[in-house]
Amino acid sequence: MPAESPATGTQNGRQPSGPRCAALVGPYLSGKTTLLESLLLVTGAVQRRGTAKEGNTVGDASPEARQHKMSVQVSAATTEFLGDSWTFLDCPGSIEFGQETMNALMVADTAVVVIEPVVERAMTVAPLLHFLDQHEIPHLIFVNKMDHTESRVRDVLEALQGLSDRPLVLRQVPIRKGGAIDGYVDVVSERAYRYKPGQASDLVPLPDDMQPREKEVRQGLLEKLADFDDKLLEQLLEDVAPSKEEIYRHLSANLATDKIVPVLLGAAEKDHGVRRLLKALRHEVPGAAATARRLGVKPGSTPLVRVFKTLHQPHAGKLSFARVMRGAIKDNATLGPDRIGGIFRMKGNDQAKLTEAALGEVVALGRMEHAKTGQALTQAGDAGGEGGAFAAVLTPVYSLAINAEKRVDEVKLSGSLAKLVEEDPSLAVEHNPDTHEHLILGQGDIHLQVAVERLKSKFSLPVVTKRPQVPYKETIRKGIKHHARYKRQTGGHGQFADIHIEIKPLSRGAGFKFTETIVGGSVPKNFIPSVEIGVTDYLGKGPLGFPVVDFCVNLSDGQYHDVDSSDMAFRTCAGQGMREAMPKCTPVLLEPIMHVEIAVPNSYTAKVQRLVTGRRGQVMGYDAKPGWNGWDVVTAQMPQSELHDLIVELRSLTLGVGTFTTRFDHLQELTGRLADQIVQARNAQAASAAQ
Ligand SMILES: Nc1nc2c(ncn2[C@@H]2O[C@H](COP(=O)(O)OP(=O)(O)OP(=O)(O)O)[C@@H](O)[C@H]2O)c(=O)[nH]1
Ligand SMILES: [Mg+2]
Repeated sequence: MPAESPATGTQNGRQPSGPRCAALVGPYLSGKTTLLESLLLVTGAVQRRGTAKEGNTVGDASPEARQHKMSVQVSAATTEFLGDSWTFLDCPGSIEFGQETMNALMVADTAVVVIEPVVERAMTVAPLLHFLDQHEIPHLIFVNKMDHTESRVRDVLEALQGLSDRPLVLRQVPIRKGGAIDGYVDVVSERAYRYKPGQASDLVPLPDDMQPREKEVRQGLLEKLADFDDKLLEQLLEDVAPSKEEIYRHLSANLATDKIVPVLLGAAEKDHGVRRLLKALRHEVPGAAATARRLGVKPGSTPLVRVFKTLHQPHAGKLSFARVMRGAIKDNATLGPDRIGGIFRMKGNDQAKLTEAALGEVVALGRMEHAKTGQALTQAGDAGGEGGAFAAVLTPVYSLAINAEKRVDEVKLSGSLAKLVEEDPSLAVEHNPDTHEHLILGQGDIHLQVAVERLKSKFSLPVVTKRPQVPYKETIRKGIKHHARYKRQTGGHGQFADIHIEIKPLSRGAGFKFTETIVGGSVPKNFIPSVEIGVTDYLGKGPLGFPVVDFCVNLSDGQYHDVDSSDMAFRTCAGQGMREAMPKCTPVLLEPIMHVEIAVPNSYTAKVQRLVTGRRGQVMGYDAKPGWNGWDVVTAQMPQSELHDLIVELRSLTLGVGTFTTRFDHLQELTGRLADQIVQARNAQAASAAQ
């Protein structure tokens, strides 16, 4: 057996056979699903090409993808190329479905970053390149839509290089004929090819006028490779031309260790450059064993799988998409509490049943009821650290209040939402104790829209959503002393309680305090807790209609009656006293102010500051984002009411790449017209609820 290089898993420079996996990633609508279609067509896995327009692609087979004309979840398709098994994971490009993409990347041997050749949109790939660099995931770039571009490849590359920690290594030079691109020169083999519709490209003589550019690009490639190899550097300095095989060996080793990013060109819609891409993948992408090592999966032979996606199917039950990262699995074997109920090789919606899956295979496992997205599983159950690294869960940036359309469905709703969260951990559900609303939280408007559609299509559960309420509170500005008496004489013995209370504002954040300074038993000890209950009963809804905070009530004096006084009488009296006294204490609305950190490329920092001030926020400062070259974090305080659709505006301002995190900071007094409107709206709402 040939020796295996510990660093790359290559065997004497050639990548090992065995099932491999490439994730197709890249900005929204760059052509990933179209590329998958082409890869499947070229490798013979499908006989006919589906198109985005007709809505019949393998990648976008779900009803939600068809409805939105975009990928909304990762889909897997396995095919064979020259005897090697390849699973391609077609990932959504929309940032709102970024969790799916990150999860898929964490099991892939490589990422193919599909981009459009448009300099102005280069920035849209920045978060993805950063993720790949951070996780040291080998990746190459496929510049798609080369059939339809005016841009020069070198300009696109220059813009991209500014966003990548790794050197980009251009592998092809386009041959232009008239306005269109007719073929390419491969700078390693120094051969020229002309694209041929539906077939492999024709080998053609290298056009004379292409030679200088070809030499320049080839020299650039060699110099970048020489940065990682002293021998190659020496050769270059001595003007010795390295052999083709040597160059491929360097390319392969440097891709596997994520030192360089090869760049290939093509047009997925026309299958241009797709065979070349497949060959590069075949020769240069490391195998599953190397990927498992890179991720830190503990070595051994006992089976370990990583679940990277969960799918609840309306009739067929739960499917857990997983990659075998160690050993091999058999149908019916146990993984933790579950027995594998079917192993399926996927091609979009098509499933082929297998009896086992070897190291490196990407399969869907049936009926793994306890398996969660992101979990690494062994026979003993959750593998924990043994399973190596996985992607973090994104924090929510957008939320909606959600209710079942029919009241009887409320219980079913929480069960179904739990299943959606199981499918997609970047979705969350929460109950807000202040507003009593059920919230669904996620990565943006379309992310939540798709979740709502899935509730209907998968669980036959129509729901209504609305903008969540802001948990306003209120407090008082002035203290007061108040005397309340409660006296009823109805038939038998009556009810009597009499109290003197002192109400005072407290500082912001102090909450509520109840004290007593009763002397001489004017209110007997056993009734004092009832007074406290009567007062706290009131806290939920103050004079303006909101929960009241930051004040104190002291019970200072009172009277009682031997027969007519009771717990109930004192509780009622306290409530009545509060209702009479509080409106006289100059109530004022409090709005929640959040601490917000907005991360953007620094060319947008000034715009973001204007965005903050335009939404009644206060910029506290800004600083370079640690570990993110060329990005800033703007720190601000903003009213929560201004954050609901902040992500929408932030994304439209920043080509979709801006993000933010937020946490509660403090409550702040709100007066004037805005406060009046909020109070009026609350009263109107209370009145309609009472009807
Ligand atoms: N001109 C041209 N158009 C292309 C090419 N590849 C894809 N397209 C078009 O680009 C659009 C988006 O294609 P998709 O394959 O759905 O893009 P995607 O990257 O999968 O999109 P998301 O998954 O939603 O991010 C479609 O209208 C395609 O027809 C290409 O090579 N040339
Ligand atoms: Mg797609």
